[in-house]
Amino acid sequence: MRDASPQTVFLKDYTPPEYLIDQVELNFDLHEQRTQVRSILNLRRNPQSQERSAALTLLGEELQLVSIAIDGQPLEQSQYLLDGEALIVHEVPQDRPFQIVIENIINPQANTALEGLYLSSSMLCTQCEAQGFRKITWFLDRPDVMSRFKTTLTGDKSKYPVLLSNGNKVGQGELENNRHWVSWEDPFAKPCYLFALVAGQLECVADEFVTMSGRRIALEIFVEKHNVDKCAHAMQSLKNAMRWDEETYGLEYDLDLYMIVAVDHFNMGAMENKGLNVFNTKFVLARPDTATDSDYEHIEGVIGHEYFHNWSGNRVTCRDWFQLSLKEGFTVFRDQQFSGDRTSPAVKRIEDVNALRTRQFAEDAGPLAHPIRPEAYIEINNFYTLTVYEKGAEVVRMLHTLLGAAGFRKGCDLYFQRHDGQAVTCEDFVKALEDANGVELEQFRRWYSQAGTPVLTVGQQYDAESQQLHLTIQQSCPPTPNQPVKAPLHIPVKLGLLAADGSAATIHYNGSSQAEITLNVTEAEQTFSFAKLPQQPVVSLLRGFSAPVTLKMERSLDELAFLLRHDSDTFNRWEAGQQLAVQVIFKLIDAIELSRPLQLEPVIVDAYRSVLTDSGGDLSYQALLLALPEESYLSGQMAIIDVEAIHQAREFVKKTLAEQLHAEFKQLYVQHHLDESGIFDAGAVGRRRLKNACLSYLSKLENEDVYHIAEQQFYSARNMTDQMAALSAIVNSNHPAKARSLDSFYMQWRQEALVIDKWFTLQATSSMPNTFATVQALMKHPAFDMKTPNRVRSLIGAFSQANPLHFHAINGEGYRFLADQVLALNTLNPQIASRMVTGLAQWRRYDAARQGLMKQQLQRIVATEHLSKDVYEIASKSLA
Ligand code: B3K
Ligand code: ZN
Repeated sequence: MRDASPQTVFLKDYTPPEYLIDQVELNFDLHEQRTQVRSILNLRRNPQSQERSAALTLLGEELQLVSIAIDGQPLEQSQYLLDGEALIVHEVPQDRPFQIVIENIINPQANTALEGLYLSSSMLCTQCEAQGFRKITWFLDRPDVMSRFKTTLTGDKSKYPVLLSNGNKVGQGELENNRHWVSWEDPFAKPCYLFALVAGQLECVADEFVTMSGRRIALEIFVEKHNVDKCAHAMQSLKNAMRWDEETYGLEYDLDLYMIVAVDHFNMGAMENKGLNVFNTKFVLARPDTATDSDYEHIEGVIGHEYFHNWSGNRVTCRDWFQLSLKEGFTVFRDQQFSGDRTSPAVKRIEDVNALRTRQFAEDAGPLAHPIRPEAYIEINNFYTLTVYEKGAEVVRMLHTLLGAAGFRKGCDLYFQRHDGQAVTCEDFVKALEDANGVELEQFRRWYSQAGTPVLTVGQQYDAESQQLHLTIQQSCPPTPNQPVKAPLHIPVKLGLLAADGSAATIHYNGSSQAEITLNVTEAEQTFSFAKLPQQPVVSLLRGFSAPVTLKMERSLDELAFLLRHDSDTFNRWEAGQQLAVQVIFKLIDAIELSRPLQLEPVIVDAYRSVLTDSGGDLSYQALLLALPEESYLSGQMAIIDVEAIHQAREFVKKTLAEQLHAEFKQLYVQHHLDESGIFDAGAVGRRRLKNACLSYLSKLENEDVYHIAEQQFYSARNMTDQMAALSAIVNSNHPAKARSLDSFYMQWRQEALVIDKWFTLQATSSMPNTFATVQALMKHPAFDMKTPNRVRSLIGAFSQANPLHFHAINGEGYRFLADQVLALNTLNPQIASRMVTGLAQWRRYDAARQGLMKQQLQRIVATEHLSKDVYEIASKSLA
C-alpha cells in the first residue's frame, strides 16, 4: 500500500487563483548534480479571487531551499512553512504588488522520472507539462496563472555551448572558469507548463519561413552531431505546417524564432513549449534508410501538432487540467486535417478511425473510462489519454461536420480573437462556435461530460408501394464508472444511398434532394423517412465515420461486398471490406470453438480478388482495403476475448487468401517492387505499402520462393520501409534465415537507437512460439535500458500491448512479467510505469482463468509499498 492515500482533485472544486504572477525572472546556474535556481516572482492578489487569506502557497517538489525573501527582506523560518509539496508564506502584502525571491537547488542527474529539469545523455532539458515546473522551483503551478518569463542560463562552455529557453535571445556573455551565460525573454504571457530550457552540445540545422504578412521567422532544429543528416524532413514538415495553418485557419506564427530540440529520453512524443519545442528524437529524425514511410508521416503529424499548439494551447490555453481536451482534442483534429491534406484524406481518416476503434473504444469500455473532460483525477499525467486526445478530436470533428467548414472556421476565428491571451474552458470553445454561427449546441455539450462509446442500432424498412425507406435509429450508451445512466447525445450521422447499379440514389428528405445528407440523431429512438425511391437502395451510413460510435446494422455478406465495390465514400468502402472480414472471421471463430473444420467463404475471396485487380489509383488506399481487421479490433467485438481463436481464425483467412489469390498477390508484388531509394512521396509510399501488403500475405505460404523474395528484399533494400517489411515477414515465419537476418540487422544499425527500437519491437510482437523467452532474453541485452522510455516501450510496451497471443498466455507468465516491470519502473519513472499498467486494465474481458491471473498481478501492484500516485491510480481504478 501507499504510505498515505493520495488526494483526488475535482473539477467542481475549481476556484480562481488567489494570486497572480505577472513577471518571472529565472536564473539557472547549471550543473548535472547541483543546479542552482534563483527565481524572482512579481506577484499581486487576483482581483477575481473570493478567498481572503493573507497567506501565499507556492507549490514545489523535490527542491532544496536556500533562501527566500519578500521585497528584499529575507524570511525567517517562523514566517513560512515548508513541506514536501508546498511552501506556505504566512503573510504577504494584500494591497499592493510584491516581489518574492527564492533560491533553491535541484539535482537533474537524479531525476529519472524525466519531469522537471533532467539529464538526457549529456544534455540538460526540461518537461513541465502538466506539473513539472514545481520540480524546478516553487511557483503557482497551474495553467490559469500566466506570466512573462525572462530566463538567464549560466553553464560550462564546453559541456553546454548551446543554452536555450523560450522567446527571443536578449543577451549573452562570457564568465570566468570557462563559463558563459545567455538570456532569453518571452514577450507572451504563458503558464509555467510551457516553460522550457535546454543546455548541451547541440548542432543547429537552420532555415527560414516567411509568414503571410511577410515576417521572416528563423527556424532552428537542434540535434546531436551524428543526427544532423536526419533533420531535413522535420524542417520541411515545420514549414508545411506553418503554411497550412495560415491557409486553413488564418493563423500566423508570432515570435521571430521557432526552435525544436530532439532528445533521446522523453516520456511522450513531444512538447509544445513556447518557441522551444522539445521532441522525442523519434518524431524528428528521419533518413530514407533509417525511417519508414509511417515514421515520415508521424513526424510530419507531430511537428504539425506541436506547431498548431502555438495557437490552440499556448495563445489560448486551459483554465485547469480538466479542460485538457480543449487544447489536445482540438489540436489533434487540426493535425489530422493537416496530415490528410498532405497525404491522402481517405487513408488518413481510415488510419485514425482504426486507431480510435481498436484502442480508445477499449478504454471507453473498461474501468478507466472517463469523459473527454474528466471530473476527477489523482494524477493528471494519467489523463493524457486516447479519450482526451483522440475522442476529443472526434468531438471537434463532429462540430466541424455540424457547422460545415466555413461555419467552423468562423467559430474558430471568434474563439481565438475573443480568448487570445486567456486560460479558458471547453465551454468557452463551444460558446464561440455557437455565437459565431447563431446556433445552439446545448445537447451536443453532453459529449464533454458523458463517457462511453454510444451504440447506434439501425433498422430499415422499405415500402415498395409508397416508394419510401424508413430508417430507425436507436442510440444507447453502456454504463461507465460513476455514470450508470446516459442521456441521448446529438450525433451527426452522414448518409448516402446506392441504387442497384452502384450509382448514387438521390436522397429526398424534408423537401430537399441531395446525394448525401447529415442526419441529426438526438433522441433515444428516431425514424427518418426518405421518399421517391422506386427500388430499395443500399444504405451507406455513418459515412466518413461521422461520429465516434459503434454501428449495429444487419448486413448480408453480399451487401457488404456490394458496398466494398461501389460505395463512393472512401471510408465506408473500406469499412464494408472490414465488416465483411469481421463476419467471416467470427464464423471461423465459432467453428474453432466447436472444433469444426475451417472453410473460407468464397465471397471474401472474390471481394479481395476485385480489390487486387482494381487499383483505382491510390495505392495506399488499395493496401488498406487488403488489410484484415486487427486482432485488437476483433477482440473489441467479443464478449469474452478468446485470443487464440482470434489469432487462429485471422491467420487462416490470411493464409487461405494467399493460397487462393497467390498469382494476384505475386503479380502486384512484382509490379510494384522497384529499386527505390525511399523518397517520401505519395507515389512511392503507395507502391511500397501495396507491395509489402502483398509480401505479408505471400509470407503465409511458407515456401522457398517466398523465403527467397523476402530475403532478397531484406538485403537489397535501400529504405527502411522495405527492409522492415521484409524482416517482419521473415521473423513471423519459419524462415530458415531468421536468426541470421536479425543479427545482420542489429549489426547494421547498432548505432541508430531508433532503428534498434524497431528491432526490439519486431521480436516482442512476433506471433511465433518462444516469443516470451525471447522477450526475457532481450531484457538482458546490453542495448536494453529501463531508463530510456523509447526502449521500454519498444520491448515491454510492445509485448504487453501489441502481442495479445503471447502476453495473454494461459500460464500467466506474461502478466507476471509485466507486473515485475511495472514495479521496477515505479521508482524510476512513474509516468512510464503507469502507462505499462494499462496492459492489465482490461482483465474483465477475458475468461475466468485469465481474469484471476491478471487481477492477482494488479492486486500485487496495489499492495506494494511506496507506490507512485500514477501507478496507484491506474491499478486501483482497474480493480474497482
Ligand atoms: N502537451 C504535450 C503532452 C504533455 C504530457 C504530459 N504528461 C504534448 C502534446 O500533446 O502535444
Ligand atoms: Zn498536444
